Parts: sequence; structure tokens; C-alpha cells
Amino acid sequence: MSSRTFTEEQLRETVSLFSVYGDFRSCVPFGSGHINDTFKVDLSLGGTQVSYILQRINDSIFTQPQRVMENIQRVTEHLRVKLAGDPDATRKTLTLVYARDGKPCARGPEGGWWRMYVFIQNARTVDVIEEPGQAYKAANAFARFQNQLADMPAPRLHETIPEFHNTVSRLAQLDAAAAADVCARKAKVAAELAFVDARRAAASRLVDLLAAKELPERITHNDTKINNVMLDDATGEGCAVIDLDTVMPGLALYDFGDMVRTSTANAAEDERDLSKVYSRIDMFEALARGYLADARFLTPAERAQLVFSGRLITFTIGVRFLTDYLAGDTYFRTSRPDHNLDRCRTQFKMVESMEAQSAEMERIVASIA
Ligand code: ADP
Ligand code: GN1
Ligand code: MG
Repeated sequence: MSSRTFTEEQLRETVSLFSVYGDFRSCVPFGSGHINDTFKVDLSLGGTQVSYILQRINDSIFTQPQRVMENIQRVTEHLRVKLAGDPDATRKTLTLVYARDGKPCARGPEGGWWRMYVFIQNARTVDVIEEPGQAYKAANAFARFQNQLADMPAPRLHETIPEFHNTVSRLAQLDAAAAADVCARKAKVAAELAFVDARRAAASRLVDLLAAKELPERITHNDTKINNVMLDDATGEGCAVIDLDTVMPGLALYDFGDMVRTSTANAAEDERDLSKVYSRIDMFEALARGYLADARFLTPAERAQLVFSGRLITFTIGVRFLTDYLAGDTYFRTSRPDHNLDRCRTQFKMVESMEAQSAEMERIVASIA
């Protein structure tokens, strides 16, 4: 998927659908997410600048945006109650800005579904981790998030994308894309397909343990990449966990695994020089310490799969990039030819790096009380 473009008039009209006040100053693309169209909106109110995040929900991926918004409303409200009395509450969770008709999202002039959040000031996201302290703090924030959601009242949250992390289903999607080979790219990815074939046997481990009730279902974030947590400019602490589209029932292990994938990576997800791509053990140690400091709810069965979950999620996301490459780049936003193939290759290089370090990673997890 390449980026959509919107006219300034469309963006101004979209902003005016929400309950915000002030003179329009600007609305510019923001962040580096692969899924939604994200903008920073600046308004001037009595001489003060007020800022918001405006997002067009990707409704080819989230085919029922209302269900996504129902989940997000329930989750942000639950977090707001948990943070009651905290003077920093609006920086510690996303705050939805409702549309003028009272709904949590609005239909824009071009027909898409849009939502708005208060812009979290004095904090930033990073695409590649910079130092181990950041890994500790990010993991700590995601563990706190899982803790805060542990007692969400019924009903069960909607599954906004069914079988999202199910590696077995993801492999079936890859096989279908390879068989169809709509862009005649299969020959070019023979090495990547062989890499996948050599690892199929382990694909069902977590889904089997879940089906056997040996692993518990929890409310999880499901997209814990490092740029989905805001880090405070002053303290570096993880303040708000963002990108709540896939908060739904899942495995805590998938969240930990995706942190290992992104927070231990030495290079960007789309780095072309694979000699720069590997998983850093110092980052892994900091991440595991930060996560386990707060994720005290983990059962022994979950702890036993922490290291494996890093490899599994990295493999699965590599499989998803490869599938999208074969299918003609319809899912993830791309900005150059072969972008998804480059991303697939970094993931598989990360898997190899984690395989080589798995004994050391297990030793680290075992050493943490
Ligand atoms: P995507 O699903 O496309 O990844 P995100 O919700 O993660 O979209 O938003 C993209 C980027 O926008 C984030 O990585 C972050 O940098 C920025 N962002 C999102 N929400 C906020 C917010 N409330 N305040 C400040 N920045 C935000
Ligand atoms: C997408 O939305 P974003 O960019 O944070 C994707 C994740 C992938 C990630 C890979 C809804 O995350 O599952 O792990 O790209 N989100 C969705 O970078 O598919
Ligand atoms: Mg994101």
C-alpha cells in the first residue's frame, strides 16, 4: 500500500467534524506507522497552540471500524479510571476527542473513518532502540498496560483482526500467495521460502498450548513495537502506550515476542545492509528485566516460552511481509520497490540471530527472579 493523499480542504473539513476549538494552523503527516494515515493538527486558541492526532482508520484492514472504536473507548475509559487522581493521567494514556455528533469517530468528506486523540506533549517515539535503559522502560510500560487491563469487566473485547498472530494461519496465507504468485515474484524469493520451510515445525507451538489451555488468554496489546510507546522527553520513562487498534484477547507472549523483535534490533526494520541487522543481547536483558519487573502475573508455562516467543513473532512478521510482497504490497505501507521484501529479510536475519543466542537468552530469563 502506498500513502494516500488528502487535500488541505479535506483535512480542514475533517478536523471540523471533531469537538475542538481554535483557529486552524496546520495538519501534517506524522509518525511512521505502517497502517493508518496519521496527522498532527495544530490549532491556535487564544494565542496558545493546541495539538491533536488525527487518524484515518485503515478500513481495508479494520473492516469494522466501529468495533475497533468500541474496544478503544472501553480500554481508554478503563485506563482513565485506573489513573484517576494522577495529575499526569492525560500523558499516561490516549485520550479520545469525540466527534461533534458525540461518536468516537466520524466519516470524512472522502468517505473514510477518522478519529482524533489529544496530542501527547513532551514525549516521542523511536523506531530503533537507542540504549538498554529505553528497552527496560518500554517493556515496563507494556507490562503495566497488561496489568491495568487484567481486570477489565466483561464482555470480551472484539477480535479486531481474527487469528492475528496465529503463525499457522499466516503460513497458510503465505502458501496461498505463493501459489497465486500474482506479481510473478515467487522465483525471486526462493531463499526466503526455503527459510520458512525449514521452520514450519515450530509454528503451532503457542496455538497448541493455548488450545490445550496450558497458556491463558489475556487482554493484550498485540502490536508492541517500540514506536507504539511514547517515551517521556525528560525522564525517558514509557508514558503512554499507543496504537490501540489491536488491543484484544491474546497471549502475553505475543506482546513480549514483538518487543524482542523490535526492541533488540540493532537496525531499522527495513535496513538493506543485513550485516547491520542482529538482535542485541544487552537490549534483550534490559527488556526481559523491564518486562518481568511488572509482569508478575506470568505463569511458569508462559515464562518457559518467553525466549521462543521472540523468535516466533519475528518469524511470523517476516512471513507477513513476504506474503504481502508476493500479493503485490496491498497491506503494509511501502515507499520503495521491494520494501516488503527488505523488511522480510531483516526479520529472517533477526530470527537467525536469536536462534544463535537462544541459550544465552534462556540463561538471562532464568536468572531474573
Ligand atoms: P499506526 O497504526 O499507523 O502505526 P499509530 O497509532 O501508531 O499508527 O500512530 C503513528 C505515530 O503517530 C506513532 O508512532 C506516534 O509517533 C504518533 N502518535 C500517535 N498517537 C499520538 C499521540 N496521542 N500523541 C503524540 N503522538 C502520537
Ligand atoms: C504494523 O501499525 P504499526 O505500524 O504499528 C502491523 C503490525 C506489524 C508491524 C510491523 C494492524 O504495525 O502487526 O507487526 O506493522 N499492524 C497491523 O512493523 O497489522
Ligand atoms: Mg503504530
